[in-house]
Order: sequence, then C-alpha cells, then structure tokens
Amino acid sequence: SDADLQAAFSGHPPSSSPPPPLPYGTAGFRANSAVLLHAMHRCGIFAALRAVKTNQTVGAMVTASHNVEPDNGIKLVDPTGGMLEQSMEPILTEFVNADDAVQGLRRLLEKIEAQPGVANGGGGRVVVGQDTRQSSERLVKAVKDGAQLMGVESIVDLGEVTTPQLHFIVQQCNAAGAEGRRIGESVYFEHFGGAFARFWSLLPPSPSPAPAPSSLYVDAANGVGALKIAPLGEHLSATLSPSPLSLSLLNDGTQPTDQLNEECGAEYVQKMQRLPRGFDAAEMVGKRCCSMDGDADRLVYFSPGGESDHLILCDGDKMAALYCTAIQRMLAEIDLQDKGKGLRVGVVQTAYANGASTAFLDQLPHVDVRCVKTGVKHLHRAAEEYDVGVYFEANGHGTVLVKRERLGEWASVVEGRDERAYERLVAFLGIFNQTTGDALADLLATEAALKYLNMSFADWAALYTELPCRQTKVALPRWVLNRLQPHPEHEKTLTQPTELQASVDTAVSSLIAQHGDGYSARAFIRPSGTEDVCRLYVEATTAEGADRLSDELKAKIS
Ligand code: NG1
Ligand code: ZN
Repeated sequence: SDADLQAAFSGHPPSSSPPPPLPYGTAGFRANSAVLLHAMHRCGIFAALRAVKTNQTVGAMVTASHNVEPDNGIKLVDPTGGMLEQSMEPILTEFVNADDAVQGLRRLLEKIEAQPGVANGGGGRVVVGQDTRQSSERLVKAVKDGAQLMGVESIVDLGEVTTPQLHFIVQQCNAAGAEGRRIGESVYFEHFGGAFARFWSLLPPSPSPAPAPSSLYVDAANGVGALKIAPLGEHLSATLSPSPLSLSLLNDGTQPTDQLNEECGAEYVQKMQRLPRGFDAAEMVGKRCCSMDGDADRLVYFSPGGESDHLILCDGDKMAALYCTAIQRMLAEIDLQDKGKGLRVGVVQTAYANGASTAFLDQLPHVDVRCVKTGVKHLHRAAEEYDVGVYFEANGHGTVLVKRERLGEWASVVEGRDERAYERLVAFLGIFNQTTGDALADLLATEAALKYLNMSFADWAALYTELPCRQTKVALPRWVLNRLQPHPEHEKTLTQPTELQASVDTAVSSLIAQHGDGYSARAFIRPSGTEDVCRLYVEATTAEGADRLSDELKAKIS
C-alpha cells in the first residue's frame, strides 16, 4: 500500500530537503556518502524491478572507485554483465531525484512496463557488491532494503568484491547452464586463473631447473583489490605448482595510516607520474610494479627510475600496444601468410591517447585504429564491432573483447595451421574480462604477454617514446561548459564555438611553423563529463613547445 511504501521511503530519507540533484554519469551516481542513502535505496528498488522484469540477475556495485574515501557511489550492472543500458539511465535518474518517492515509483513502474522486449518474468535476482569504504556497508544495506520491497526472488550479498568481479559474476549467473551453480567469487578465480594457467602451459617449456618466479610488486591503492591478490596467488600456485608469478602486495589498507587512494593507486600514479607511497625509489629501482585503483577496474604498470620520485610508466596506451603486439605475433604464428588479415582486429582509443601510441598502433599490419568519445561505454561499444577488439583509456581502464566463433571460423580455413599456436591465442584471449576493464585480469594478461614476447619491462616501455604532453583543467560554470560542443565522434575538435576552435588551430599551426619540418603538435579542448571543468590537452614534439602551447591556450579559455 501507499502507506507502507511511504514508511519504507521515510526510512531512507534524502539528506536534506531538497537534496542536491544526482546525475547518473559515466561512473553511475557518485557523491559524498552522506547524501547517498535515499539514492541507494531507490537504486535497490530499480535493480529489483529490472531483475523481476527480465527474470534475470542484475548487479549493484557500491563504490566510488578512485575518489577520496568520504565519497561513495553506485553502478548498476545489466543482465549481460555490462553497464546499465543507456536508455534506462534517464528513467533511473528521474526516480532517484523525484521529490515524491511514491509518485516517482509509480511513474517508474509505468515506464518499465512500457519497455520493449521485457517479459513479466516474476523471478530475478539482485547481486550486490561493495568496495572497502567505511560508508559502503550502510549503503549496501539501503540497496538491499530497496530490492526487498519489490519482491525479487533472491538477493545475494557478495560483500567486498572488485567492480569487475561483480560484472563477471552477473554475466555468469545469466549464462546458459548457470542454474544451480554456486554464486561467489570462486567462479571468478577459476575462470581467470584457469585461463592464465592454460596459456602458461602452452608456452615452450622452460629450461630445467625452472627459473625463479617472476616478481611483481602490486600497489592496491589501500582498496578492495588488496583482498584479492592472495586468493589469486593461491589459485595460481594450486594450478601451476609452483606459480611462475610472485605477487608482493603493498598499500593493502592494513596499516593505521593507510588511506584509500591517498598518494597511491592507478589514478595517482598515472596523473601525477609519481611513485606511490611505500615504494622506495632506490631499493626498487628497475623492479616491475603496478597500481590498481580503489575498485580494481584500472591498472597501470611502472618501474622506479632510481632518483627521488621518478618512474617509468606503462599506462593504458602502452598496455594496448603490448596486447596488440602479442596478438599480432600469435596470429602470424597460426598463419604466416594471412597474419590475421582475415579477421577484423581493431584497437579503440580516445583523444587523450598519446600520439606516439597511435602512431605505433597505426604501423601494425591489419590492425584498425579508432578514436571515440571519452567514457568507457563508448570504447566498449566500438570494440564490440571487431572480431578481436582491444580498448584502453590512457588511465588504465581497458580490456580485449573477442568473438570466439569468428576466431574459430578464421582458424578453421587455415591450411596446416599450428594447433598449439591456435590454442595459445584462444587461451590468451580467454584471460580478458569480457564485461569491463579489470585490473586483476589485465595483470595476468600483461604478465602472460611479456613472457610470451620474451620482453622485460624496459623492452615494453621502449615500444615507443611518448610525445611530451600536458593536461590541464580550467574550472568554468556549467552554462559556459554547455556551449562547448566537441566533435560527436572523436572529440579532437570543437564544432562550437567556431572562433575558439579557430584560435586553437592557429596556435597549433604557428608552433609547428616556428619549428619547421618534422615537428608535430596537437591540442584539443573539451568539457568534462564528470566535473565542472574544461579540459585542455596539448602534445608536441618538444616539452618546451608543449608548455608554451598549453600556457597560450589556457590563457584563451580562462
Ligand atoms: P571526463 O571528466 O569526462 O574527462 C573522466 C576521465 C575519463 C573517464 C571518466 C569516468 C580523463 C581525461 N577523463 O572523464 O577517462 O575515466 O572520467 O570516470 O581522465
Ligand atoms: Zn575504478
């Protein structure tokens, strides 16, 4: 009844009246945890309705990723294991922000009823996960309370899991033959650990005695990824006995001074280009290290350079370069003539990819290189168009998508193909999470690729040398930002205001003209989708040129 609903909503009231509006951005709802209680409750309701309607499993992940500890957020996972379908975003947003919750719910029910292609299933399951934030437990309780209201068949609380673990588990729950299978993270470790072990066993045998395990130092950003390194290691040891990888965990969140994402984690390392806390420059010089973010859906590699904070970074762009190199080599091994020509292999980047990475990928044979709008959903969708689609944001979010049937069709017509080489490629591609970027899966894939290519960290870093680049942001009010219209496909230019774009073009051309032949420069402006800032990206052949262009353009925007 309305009275019961009213009571349920009053149990999860907005923090203030009226509450600050919450947009569902590329990262779901995200804000200071103090204003999120009612949003969590309503997301639980929404997730349950979607689960009931589709008679499938839907996921809800409580996390604010790389944000500061006092923030939190929620991302919903669709039955496919992917992000919430775009057409549902405004419907959910309207409900979460409705002044009158009961009325909002009525409108929501009407809209869900009107959705095409959804049956009145009546079953459905909501699977909930959370990161390690202090506020997460209370917010998860609100999600479950909401889901309970809508008569969903079951609610499974996975506790502390990474975002990609939740995506994967939802996908597995809805896969054919999933009935009766236990729902938990063991299926995740078995899948990814198993794929890695299979790949490793297909490499040429190591000389005996077996080499010492290869050491990797993992910065877990004091987040949820820290809890998953030991089980992953155990799984590898059990299947490969002994494990070829030795994973050393740092920033695991167990020390009293450890703060989530504070001076550590993938976002900090990539944006600040500084060593995370706890990594000693002198002691660890030349060692292979990596950083995850707070919910372990991003990963970057680095190696301390010796002096103070200096490091050599292998970011998302370089991971894409490594994976493409490995995949190319594997394809060529299967069929020397075709080298993968018969397959559609593509790599998807954003305008923030360093120009040197794009040039490197461009010269790989039979690899299509595309640039799409910022935001993981755009990259994921574009990568789905290929038989093998690699995608990465420079910040370390990415994966490799594969159409298994197409791969099989291609290989089946190769005469006298190398069976073992084919199995190796299939095993390698099996290491990637098909639903979202995944720090743990990407860690395994990176270690596998380096081993296969017989590359050291230094070899990998030297695949290409980044062009000097500068990223700046200028705070501007939303109404001003709304006037900036980036190119709808690639965001490398502004279609409006034309005068601003013309002044960018002029500044870039004059820098190039000053230096003459062989000098390159590029700059673009776009409004951020997650903050009230305008972002400026500049790159040039020389650091001095990049600085000058950046200063000049910054002055034009401010
Ligand atoms: P915006 O704020 O729209 O530039 C940022 C990141 C994206 C992505 C989203 C979602 C940069 C330049 N942009 O988008 O890559 O991670 O946040 O969290 O890093
Ligand atoms: Zn994240």
